Amino acid sequence: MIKGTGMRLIFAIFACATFMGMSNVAAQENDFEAWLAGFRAEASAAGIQSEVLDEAFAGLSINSRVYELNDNQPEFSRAIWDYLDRAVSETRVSTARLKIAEHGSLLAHIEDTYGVDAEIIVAIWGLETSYGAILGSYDAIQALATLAFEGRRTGYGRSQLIGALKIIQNGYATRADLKGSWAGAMGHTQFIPTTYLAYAVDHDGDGRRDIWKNLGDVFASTANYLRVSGYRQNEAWGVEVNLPDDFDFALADGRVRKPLVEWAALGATSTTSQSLISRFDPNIRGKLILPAGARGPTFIAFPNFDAIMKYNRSTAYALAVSFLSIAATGQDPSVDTVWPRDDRPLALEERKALQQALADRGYSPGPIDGIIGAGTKKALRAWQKAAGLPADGYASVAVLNALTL
Ligand SMILES: [Ca+2]
Repeated sequence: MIKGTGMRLIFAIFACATFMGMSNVAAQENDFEAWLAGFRAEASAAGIQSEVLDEAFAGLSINSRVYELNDNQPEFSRAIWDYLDRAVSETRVSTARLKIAEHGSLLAHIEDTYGVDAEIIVAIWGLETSYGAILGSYDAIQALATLAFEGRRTGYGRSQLIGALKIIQNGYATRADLKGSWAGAMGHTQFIPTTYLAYAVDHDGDGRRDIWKNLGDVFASTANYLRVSGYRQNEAWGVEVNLPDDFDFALADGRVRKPLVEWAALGATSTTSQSLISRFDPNIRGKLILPAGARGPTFIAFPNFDAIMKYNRSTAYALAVSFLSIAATGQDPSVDTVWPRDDRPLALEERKALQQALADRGYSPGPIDGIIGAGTKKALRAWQKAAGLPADGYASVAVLNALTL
């Protein structure tokens, strides 16, 4: 879990790593030693004892692999349907069911304690580390010190490194226990240090919050974090809907939240024979999401979806967790509107070309960096609206072609 940092790599297929020359590495090591001495003062001011620093930083060097992973820009985006196919594979679903059966009484106890459904905990576990099969073997202190020293995530690295040192100092885990991803996310459900400090719990009462080896601590910590993120037991994540052709897609910007009954009044209808407001509380609030644009499935996402997004700020991830949790209970999570599988994602140069075309036409997509963020989507919606097209802000091949005519 890399909350709010956008470090997750799910859409990215990485090409062309950057490598440093040997002489640069030597110079960098000297600089790192000097930086580390300065950082010790910062850590001391934050209350970290010198014995803890001595132990944590003994023989510490940077890990250049972390820079390669941190610096890479995605060349190609993966389509959301490809991501979901892999994330909610048959194997992952069948394993979820096995794990729920295997840990049934433990999960039931945690469900009662935290008011968080067992299948959501297991789905996050499955997505984060394939149920503990891939915990990550990076030394978290080294990985975080590497990020803190240099690059585009130094602020994140510094705060998380202080957090990791506090974990050691408080005796929650040992220096050797702190293993995880290259970005310092640790344990079965990938907590970053500050999240660990704030929300991890000691379920079995042995004095340690062991998210690496103790499944009671893992499940309770995950449930606790979801609870404080606003998760509500026995409530749906959201619902797939149909929208009329003349719908104002500007309402699907991911921020507008309305009661279900209002979305229904604007023309949203159920994809099943049962009406929307008879299936759910008419007053439940939700936001519209169109992950593949107006041609693809449309959803109204309820508060539980937002709670999952706090875990990992990715719509695709939150959909995968939601679908996997449904499948884990034996239900069918498949969508009624087919994904537009013929609509390939744009490559980096095409995404830049789309941004440039918007800029050339007087819209303001923000920096021409190939990242289709809120600014680009807003500019795209404005152009689509002016062109009489569905203003879904979705960067497709068809849109690029129309823009660059
Ligand atoms: Ca424990």
